Amino acid sequence: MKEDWNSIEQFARSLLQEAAENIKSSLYDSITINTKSNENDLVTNKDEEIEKFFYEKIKKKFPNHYLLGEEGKGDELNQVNGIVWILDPIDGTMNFVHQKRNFAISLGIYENGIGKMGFILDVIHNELYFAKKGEGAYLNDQEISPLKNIVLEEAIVAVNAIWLTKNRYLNHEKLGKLIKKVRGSRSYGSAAIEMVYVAMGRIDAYITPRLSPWDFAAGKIIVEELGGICTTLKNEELSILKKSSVLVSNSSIQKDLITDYIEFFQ
Ligand code: 2AM
Ligand code: CA
Repeated sequence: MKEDWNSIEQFARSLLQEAAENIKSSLYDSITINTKSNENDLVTNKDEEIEKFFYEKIKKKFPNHYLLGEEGKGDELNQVNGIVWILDPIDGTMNFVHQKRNFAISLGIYENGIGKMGFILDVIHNELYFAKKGEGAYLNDQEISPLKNIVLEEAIVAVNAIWLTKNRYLNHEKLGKLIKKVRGSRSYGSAAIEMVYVAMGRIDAYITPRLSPWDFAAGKIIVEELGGICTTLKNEELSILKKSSVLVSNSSIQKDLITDYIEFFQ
């Protein structure tokens, strides 16, 4: 069956807007906060509510589509066939809870494992980043220009400061050398936002040792559409069925980062 990607896109846009309005209107209501894999890995009742909202709407409109979501309200998937919506209802939950900004809804739509459309909605700034594979990328209504080549000395790199302390994932000394070499470093606390910032050329790389498919599914499509590269920290392809390390980068510095500055132990 030929898919109507236009109608899928319009439907996704309407769900994103409705979800964003819901989140914004309840930003200062009391929220229930729980922890997941560790005490800093947060989830709220909002994350769960938004994911459930997407699941119910998608299943009604497109009964043969699947939803893979962070909060487990969607389908359990062990294969990539068909159309799979990959959703992080709130990416940057710690920012949502503590800062009330710098969090996003991240939605990637894949067909047979190939990314077709990526949406990242920065809820508080009303900025929707969108890419359709092979047809360009947009920030709201404005087309985004492809990335230009840069040099490492003028790059800004996003990395969480925790990875610059001794840890079991990354060689922190090599990473420290990178931080000295580049122009600046940042950490925004939302993988989706960090990925679109690379896509926009606001930063030039994002290094992170453990993400899940819903954290990178949408961002990968947007970054690649603009000429950036998105792989594991060992330069392998990302799978939408597996957790992995992630390197998002302007393509002109990706090789140098992998060979000289990133040593991933896992
Ligand atoms: P989340 O807010 O949806 O959980 C924080 O640096 C970034 O890493 C966020 O995008 C966060 O997504 C993501 N992340 C993925 N796995 C995480 C974990 N186990 N603990 C904290 N953040 C995690
Ligand atoms: Ca989340």
